[in-house]
Amino acid sequence: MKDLLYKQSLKMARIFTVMTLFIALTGLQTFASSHAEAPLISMDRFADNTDTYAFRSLEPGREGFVTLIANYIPLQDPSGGPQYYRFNDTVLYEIKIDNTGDGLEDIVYQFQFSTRTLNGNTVLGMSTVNEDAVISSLTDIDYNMPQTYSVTRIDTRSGRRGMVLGGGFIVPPSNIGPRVTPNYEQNLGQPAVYNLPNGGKVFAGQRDEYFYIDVGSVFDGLNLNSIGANGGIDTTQGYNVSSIAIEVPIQELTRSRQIPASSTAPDAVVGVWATASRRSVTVINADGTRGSQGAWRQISRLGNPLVNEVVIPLRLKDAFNSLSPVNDAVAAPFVLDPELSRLMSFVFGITVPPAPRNDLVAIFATGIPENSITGPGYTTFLSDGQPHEYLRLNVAIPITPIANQNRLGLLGGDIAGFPNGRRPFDDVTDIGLRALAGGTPFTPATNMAPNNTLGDGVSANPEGPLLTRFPYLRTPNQGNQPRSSNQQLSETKRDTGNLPVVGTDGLFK
Ligand SMILES: [Ca+2]
Ligand SMILES: [Ca+2]
Ligand SMILES: [Ca+2]
Repeated sequence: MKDLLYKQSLKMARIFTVMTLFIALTGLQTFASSHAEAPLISMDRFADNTDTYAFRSLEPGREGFVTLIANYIPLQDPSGGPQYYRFNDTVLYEIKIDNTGDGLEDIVYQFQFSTRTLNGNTVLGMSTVNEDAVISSLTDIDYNMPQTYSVTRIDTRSGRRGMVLGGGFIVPPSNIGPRVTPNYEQNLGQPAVYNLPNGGKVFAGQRDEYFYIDVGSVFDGLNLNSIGANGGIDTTQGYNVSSIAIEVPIQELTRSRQIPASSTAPDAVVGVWATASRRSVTVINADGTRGSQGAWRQISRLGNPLVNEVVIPLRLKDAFNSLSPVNDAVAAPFVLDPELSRLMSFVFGITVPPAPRNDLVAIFATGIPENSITGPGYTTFLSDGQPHEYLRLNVAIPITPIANQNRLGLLGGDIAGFPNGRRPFDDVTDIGLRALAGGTPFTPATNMAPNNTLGDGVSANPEGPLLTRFPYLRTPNQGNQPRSSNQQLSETKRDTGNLPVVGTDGLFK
């Protein structure tokens, strides 16, 4: 099957003209995850997917549920007022599930937003002095531009228009600061968690950017500050992101509409990705107001971290953002022979596995079949034989409690973590670097140091651990303080300009 896949993929590759595989590193905008990774979406931040997460709910008593999180609007400076950040009312935000392996969504959760302005005469924006300038609840009239949203579920039963699960849910204001938004989590964060008729929950609003990575060193020609567990700088420290989180019963996602009998049952794995779409026509009126009309067009997409950033070539990144997983065969050649692993070979002087990289295809595009390496009972396989890039969550694999999670997921022996879905805690940067370098048991010939010890030196979210309750992502950083990452930058090496070198002992010098 894999050889067939490879041949088909090569055939598809010829449909696109042969491209220059060696892109200057500076042409890539952001490494893991997906913060402004493609040229067009980097100029449309409010529709930009940054990370997608899918995991069995970690809150005690919620074992029968799955939590899906789609993050948008990257690198929000918490002090970016007076408009601050909210979802874009003209964007359709969606979380999609394929439970049959054909790359087509079977279930869709749609989120559509609407913003009101209470007082248009203020010079401020999201908040103003309508009463006492303190937003002490979601319905406080000092929340001057309250945003609400509806949630619609579409499946084969509800038809194309779907079923509205709820509406009028309030998005909390951004975390402006201790005077305007005091006791943020208690007053505004937790009250914005709403119950759904299916027994699940939903939340949409600003959160701490939990995704941690030393992006600066990666794009400085892989000039990593550290390849150990520590010593890197979390570039996203102190920044926020806008999260849509929904918790749904397991049986609402599976092909059988039941809880799978075991982790190897045919209905145990579901595929998850998130998208953003805009209507095809935008009209700018003479008075500066804007309208949009026409069909929805997908302009952003995110399943697995890493893929559009470091696997898809620059000239196809925008197209990839518009692609459905059903058509992913066109992208498979770049997974089978990724540029970045060759670059790592060049920069680090390491041997990487030769193409075709069927190990990477399994992780990202077909799922991992049950095998002797991962042992009985473990599989993320969900595919009709074609590559479809999205997260694959086996909903029958037991939960690892937050306190016992291993950041390296499967590579660290924690089978509940990436690439079985993705939890916020999972260190997908280190996992991805090691996978690309062939430092995993799937490629035994290269599963040695330093290939299997690579990392960016950032091993946790510096703001602290996850919340122990839905929506798990932490309270957003507040605007009236210096960003912590600003304080660190001057204290660390940034100016050597030297690429790391691997010595004969296999260690970096
Ligand atoms: Ca399907
Ligand atoms: Ca953070
Ligand atoms: Ca890391």
